[in-house]
Amino acid sequence: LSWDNLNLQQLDAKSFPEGFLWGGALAANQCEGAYLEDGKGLSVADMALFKPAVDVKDFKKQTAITNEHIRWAMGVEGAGEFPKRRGIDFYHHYREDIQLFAEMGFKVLRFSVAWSRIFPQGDEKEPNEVGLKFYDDVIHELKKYGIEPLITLSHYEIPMGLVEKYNGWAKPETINCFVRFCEVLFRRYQKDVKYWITFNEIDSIFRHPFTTAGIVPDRFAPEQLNEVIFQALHYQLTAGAMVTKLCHEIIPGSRMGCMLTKLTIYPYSCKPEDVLLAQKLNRRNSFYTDVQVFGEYPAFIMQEWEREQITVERTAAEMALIKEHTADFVSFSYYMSMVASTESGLEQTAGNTARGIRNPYLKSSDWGWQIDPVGLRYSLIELYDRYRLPLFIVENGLGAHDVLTEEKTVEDDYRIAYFTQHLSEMKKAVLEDGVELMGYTSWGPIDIISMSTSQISKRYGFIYVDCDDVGNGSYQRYRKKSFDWYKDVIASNGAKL
Ligand code: BGP
Repeated sequence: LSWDNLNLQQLDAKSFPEGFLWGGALAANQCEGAYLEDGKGLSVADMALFKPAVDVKDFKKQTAITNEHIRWAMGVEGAGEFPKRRGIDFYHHYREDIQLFAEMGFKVLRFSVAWSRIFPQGDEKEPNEVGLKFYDDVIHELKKYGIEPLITLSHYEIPMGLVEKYNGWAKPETINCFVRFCEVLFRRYQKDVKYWITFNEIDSIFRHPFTTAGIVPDRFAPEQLNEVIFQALHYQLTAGAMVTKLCHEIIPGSRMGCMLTKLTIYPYSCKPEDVLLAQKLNRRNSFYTDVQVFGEYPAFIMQEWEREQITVERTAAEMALIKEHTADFVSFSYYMSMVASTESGLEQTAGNTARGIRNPYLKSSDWGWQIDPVGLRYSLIELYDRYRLPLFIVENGLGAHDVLTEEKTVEDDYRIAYFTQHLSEMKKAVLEDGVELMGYTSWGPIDIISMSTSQISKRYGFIYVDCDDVGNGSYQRYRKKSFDWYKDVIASNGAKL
């Protein structure tokens, strides 16, 4: 068959390869709630919703965490307050929720373990047994339905204790704390869990230094911050290599993935300077994955350090670990594409919000994220050609204003359309473009707290959760229209798209 007359009907009738892992993705800090229950310590994510008593100009943004937050975390009276609940109370609803996932036919569930549930301050010698018990129960529930766990080891949940002691990943002591945390999980779940991911969106360390690495910006001089972040990144990459090694030793046959935010950037025009700018920005976004797959820093990053007089302390031993223990697969989140222009007056890169350059060919979500299904296919090809490793889409979805009807459902045809378009392009990448794809976990199979807005009203799920942005509501779960649609897609292994 020549490509241009490949009968798309044939393609549509085809399904994905046998064993394709269909499912959904969660993050502990965005779904569990119970943020101080059963011995759990405070994590950086908990601070995102904290309201300091003093007026912090933009306390909403995690990167604007102030010493006020730290004072509160240390129990200083009158420093501020927390709202009632953060999350959808998955901590108490997990049996019901996993049953709903099983009803949709999930083969895999991606979730993270909250580090501060297991080591409340981050540096204890012994783990918190009650915290582990919760994850025992979650994994037991998943196995009951034949759903594979895919565990993210770090999904924006570093314990505040390590922030106060070491400024999070800015100090090497945090490496050993993290390795100890991961070793507990590998040993405890060696019979149950074979798919793991190290750091969620490790590239977002520059966008959210506090939430991803526990770095409180206002503790450093602005001109120092870049170097602090690159150093913290190096410690994370070192720790990632160490736990990849450990996981393979403790769990033969296990597979450890790295994870990136795939923010595919297009040139605004065919002007060569625009094309070059987009190439440079895409390259800068994906160098983290280069280190985790090729085991070394690309030359252009070392040249950036030289230009900016940045010194990153790196021992030969650390570099040897990074070289030898690279990722088994490349996982990524995909929500939107962006645009770059050298045109004066236009921003250099489109933000993924309304403030950036708009791509005139694309529609936007209610939150200004440009919806680009073809961009998913483009990204899959690009990543596969660059890394030649199995890929895994571990986040993709549409945050929208959903309305619960009298009949207690949501007519989310817009979400069905979003997923139909994205999954159809994904299918072409697999069946036409030769991409090896392990699976697909939609972001927020159930409504979940949005990281960027701290709202639940930015709803992602196939399942509606009856609660509002300040934690009020029955927390009842209701199936949306998309629930049965996704169930059919999975039952047909993607043939029904
Ligand atoms: C990714 C995070 C997820 C989730 C997702 C959706 O960056 O890895 O945890 O937050 O974005 O974005 P948001 O929650 O801001 O709507």
